[in-house]
Amino acid sequence: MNSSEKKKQKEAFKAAYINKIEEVSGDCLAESSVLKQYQALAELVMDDITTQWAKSNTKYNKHQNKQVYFFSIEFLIGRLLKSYINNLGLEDIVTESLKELGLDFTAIQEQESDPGLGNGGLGRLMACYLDSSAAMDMPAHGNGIRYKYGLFEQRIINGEQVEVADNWLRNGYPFEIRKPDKAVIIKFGGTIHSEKINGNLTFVHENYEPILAVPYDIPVKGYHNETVNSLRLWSAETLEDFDLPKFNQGQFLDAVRHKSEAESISQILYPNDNGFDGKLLRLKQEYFFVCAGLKRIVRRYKQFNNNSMDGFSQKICIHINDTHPAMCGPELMRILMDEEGFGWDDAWKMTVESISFTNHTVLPEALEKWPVSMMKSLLPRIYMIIEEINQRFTQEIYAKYPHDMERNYGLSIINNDQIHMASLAIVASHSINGVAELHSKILREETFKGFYQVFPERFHSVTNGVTPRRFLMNSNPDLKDLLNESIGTQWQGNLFELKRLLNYLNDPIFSDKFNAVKLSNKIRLAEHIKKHNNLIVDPASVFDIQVKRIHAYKRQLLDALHVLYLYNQLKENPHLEIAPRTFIFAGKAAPGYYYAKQIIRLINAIAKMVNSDKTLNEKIRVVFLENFNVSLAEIIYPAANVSEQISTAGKEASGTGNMKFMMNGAITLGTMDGANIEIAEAVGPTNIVTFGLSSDEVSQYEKYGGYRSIDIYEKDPRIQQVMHQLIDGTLGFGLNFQNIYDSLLLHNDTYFVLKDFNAYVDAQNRVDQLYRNERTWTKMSMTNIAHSGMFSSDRSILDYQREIWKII
Ligand code: T68
Repeated sequence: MNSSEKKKQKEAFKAAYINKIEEVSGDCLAESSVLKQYQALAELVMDDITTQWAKSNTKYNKHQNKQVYFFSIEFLIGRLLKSYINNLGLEDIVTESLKELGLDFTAIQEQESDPGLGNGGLGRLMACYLDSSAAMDMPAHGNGIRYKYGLFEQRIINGEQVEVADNWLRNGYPFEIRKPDKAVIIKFGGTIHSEKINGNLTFVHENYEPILAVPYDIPVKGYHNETVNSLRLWSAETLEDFDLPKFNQGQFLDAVRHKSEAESISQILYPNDNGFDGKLLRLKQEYFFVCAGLKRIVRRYKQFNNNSMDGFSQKICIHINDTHPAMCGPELMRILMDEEGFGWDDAWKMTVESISFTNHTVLPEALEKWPVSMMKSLLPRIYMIIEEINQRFTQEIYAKYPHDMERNYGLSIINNDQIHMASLAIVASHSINGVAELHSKILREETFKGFYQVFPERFHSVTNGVTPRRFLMNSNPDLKDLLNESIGTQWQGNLFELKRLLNYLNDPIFSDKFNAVKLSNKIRLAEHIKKHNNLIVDPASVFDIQVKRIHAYKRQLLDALHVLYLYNQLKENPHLEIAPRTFIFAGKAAPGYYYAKQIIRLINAIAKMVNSDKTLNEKIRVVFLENFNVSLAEIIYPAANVSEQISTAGKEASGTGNMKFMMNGAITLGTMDGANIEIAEAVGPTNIVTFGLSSDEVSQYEKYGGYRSIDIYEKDPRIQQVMHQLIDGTLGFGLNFQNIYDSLLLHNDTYFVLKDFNAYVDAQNRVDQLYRNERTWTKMSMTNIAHSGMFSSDRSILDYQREIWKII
């Protein structure tokens, strides 16, 4: 675009924007609030997007392309305004115009609430996959729940986590469109009886409680193309707002009770990551979005296919994100048999051909099991179908292995009066995949071993990926510009092109510019820390960062114990030569997870002690940033030097934060777990620092014993010292971390923290040495970025297209 064209566009934009502000606020620009400035900009952007959206939908309907639907109980999308503007290619026009109008674009963006409709990696992965699908012109849509309250906001008060409700819809949400005309009815409870209607056995559902599911659609705009896909989130409502007869009789409370019970289904997101909470309301949520989503998909399919279901499973992919939507199997069977008149065999074939399943965890406590009694009373028809699926499946297995009762029992979907949702998902899908190579191997060889023997062809592996648009281009614009001016812009369409950066490893001018970008990102984070924690940190220090949900297996404790050890060392020898370090933590603990909350308390206690100790000469600083969410993440990743990925080997399915850090040039300090292994392969052993037990070693200890944490403790005075400090008042008057102490010694250290301690200290020393050689560190950092192409979610989506959905 030449400069006069640009000028014209900017003038047109400014005029339209000023109009919009007047329209939404009734104020002129000068009097408008930042909130109204944001709302006006959001509406203007939506005007552009909705036109393209309608075109995309028309195209899909006309050409009947294969459509993918991601069914997920979480979509952690983050703020959308900036991402829409950049994807529309309006970045420069908008930024410059707002500046010329004297407005603060950053402040405007901060008015947008960050929808916390997910706990962590699982929900964020869906958002990355939607972004990549749209960027690659692939018809893929999301189907989930529009929670009125997302994940709680975390405050740190007196060093402890306090939860505050996340009322993200407080000021309305400009990027959704409510579609009451597309609402569907979901039936809960009641009874089923069979009747012969026109000679056919028909199942009739009676005395059920009807709930209305109303969709809200959010556009998913592709990067610099014309594709706009949809994220459909369902909200629960009553059919009539309230019971008028009861109201008229003066029974006010009863009249509104039904309304609030119905609405409770989409009221709140369960705040557990990697855990199973067997509550009735959760089961309702799961069926609610599965049933609503499938009904609309079938309706749309028939509408544009001459009212016929022919070819359905060739054109529709139902992809289930973990087991929360595993009722897609029985629900699709119900629709096909009870509503569309198919017999069992045909319906089953269509169901299995349509559905594929991604698993995200091997932690036994996270695997979903629903009591038969609960399923039977809440979803009587679904339960009948699950029973029948199981009957037929176990018969098949029995015929294959007649003498192996143990195997038959282990594979049964219904076991001990519980329904095993992972088993249901496997039996009802044509594809099951893990999210990193190691994880997929553990699924085949351990978690789902029996199923792998029965269906080896169904098992796949697709390593996770993250979107470079949000996590590199938008969050690290200076790096983006530097890359563009050095290696050209091809990498924006194909992240593997970042390899060209390897040509600059020995270029001192480039290295200086590269380091200047990192420094300015660290300054930005330091300002955030100053503002929120009232603490000054040195941007020249090593920013060593662990941000993720707080969980015992992720071992924030190992990181914290190392800080304590380093503190002890510095106290002993104030002249110890180390590169100054800022240890940064952030992450939420599930509100009911006491141990994780204690870890947060411990980190904050260590921070308080370290940061106030003048004798350390500011060689170390410790920061706990409250309320980790997507927006904060976007400030953190670009500023990192060290990426802490230190889970017990075999426990982290993949990790995706590791990829976001790497893409921004941080060096991974990690165990050989999840996708860390693939990062190590990509960058080579000299560009990563790894340590600790392998997953095989962990699993040997778990199976056969042989690890005694007390033995390690007794031999290592450094460990003795830090352990005592947990309980002797060092960390503050009255502060006692007895339960953490007990978990490590009394309960034999389930996650091998003490076992890996020594290796971790050595690895940390290597990090220190490497950082002190600036040239080496810069090269490592550049090499990490250069090899991050493999961890773009564009690559993951291509893998899914080829291997699982068979689209290309
Ligand atoms: C994460 N899982 C994995 N679960 O832990 C992580 N769980 O290794 C992986 O990279 C990521 O998924 C993407 O594959 C989760 O984030 C949850 O958040 C969750 C939510 C509800 C119930 C169970």
